Amino acid sequence: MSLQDTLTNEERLADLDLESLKQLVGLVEYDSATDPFPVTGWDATVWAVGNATQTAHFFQSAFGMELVAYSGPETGNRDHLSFVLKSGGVRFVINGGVDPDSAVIAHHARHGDGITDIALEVPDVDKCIEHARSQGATVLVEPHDISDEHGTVRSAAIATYGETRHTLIDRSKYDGPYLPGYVARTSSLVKREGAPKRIFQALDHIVGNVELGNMDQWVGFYNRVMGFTNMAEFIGDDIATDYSALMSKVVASGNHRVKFPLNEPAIAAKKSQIDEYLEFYRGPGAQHIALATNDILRTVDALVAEGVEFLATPDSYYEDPELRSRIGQVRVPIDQLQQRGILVDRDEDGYLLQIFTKPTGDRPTVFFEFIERHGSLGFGKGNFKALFEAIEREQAKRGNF
Ligand code: TYF
Ligand code: FE
Repeated sequence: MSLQDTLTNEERLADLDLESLKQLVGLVEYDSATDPFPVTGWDATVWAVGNATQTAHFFQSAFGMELVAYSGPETGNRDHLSFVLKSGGVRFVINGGVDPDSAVIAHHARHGDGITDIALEVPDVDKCIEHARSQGATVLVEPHDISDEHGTVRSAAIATYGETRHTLIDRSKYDGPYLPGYVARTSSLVKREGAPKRIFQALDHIVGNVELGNMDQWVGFYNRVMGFTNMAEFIGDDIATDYSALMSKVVASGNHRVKFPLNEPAIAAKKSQIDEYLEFYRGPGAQHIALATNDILRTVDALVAEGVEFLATPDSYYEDPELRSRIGQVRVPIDQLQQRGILVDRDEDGYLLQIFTKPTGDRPTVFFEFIERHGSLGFGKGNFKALFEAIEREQAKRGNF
């Protein structure tokens, strides 16, 4: 069996198939036989936040995610609360400190609400760790088993940029709600009248912000340590100095299930949005999570109804004849996109629709993207100018010029 044909446990449970994933996140064919670090897909995005109880409520009430598991003092974890939420094949784990000496509280004090772990499902934890170690990776947790009545999970962890880690996990012999130590838990929030329901189905990419001059080093890390390959889309010097104030390159796992754009600040007339992130996050970290939806209009309407705020796109974007002719026909009339501020980009493979939230925590750091792909494997290169101008308008409100 090639990895191309393998679904993650979460995707299988969510009734996703490879055809729908191909459309949602742009899978490509590849030969897993020569992959030194095979990755099945995303396992979980793990957060450290100031108030997990309320953040978990937000991801349920506003993002329509479903509570599936919990651990905390009642289940024997006196250190922190942990809520496990799902939407389609996407899993978030929201941690908040209970013990004042908890590492979760220390992480939150320094970084604000942020992502501590981008966990990946792998078929062979030991093989990955052996390869990672041979390439000089920092192994934070050695491969080990944890078991309960639902079976056994094997996992390990390596360090990536800043204080972020990648846990590597094989859950093929486990059928519990998340991990040993967690109990199944549901909530009535998703069942209420008019609640948003599964408004995104898959995780498309997670962007990392790294320090000036370090982008290529981190691209090399993902190439060597994790066998990721470079994707064509990047923001180079030319775009950087004109308007973006950042440089960006994208690495992806073999079948493109897992995609990591990596940004570094560029010197420009205005303060780089990446510098603002690095200052307020106190170092490198995950910047945005792109969630794939098969109906971005419904997604945006549901989020707006729950009070989620998006970056504004000016009418001039939609009225630009150059853009109009470049994007051609998309599945809805342009005014439907304009009403919601949804951006469009087209390349040789197809088109994509995308929109960006304002930062969702208290600091100008982490935010979300929602993306609906129609063949395009890109990241919205044609929208960079409009997007970065919108981000700069928000930066200016915060006093950064
Ligand atoms: O992931 C991407 O590359 C796009 C564009 O600070 C982007 O979503 C790049 C950098 C950034 C915000 C969006
Ligand atoms: Fe993105």
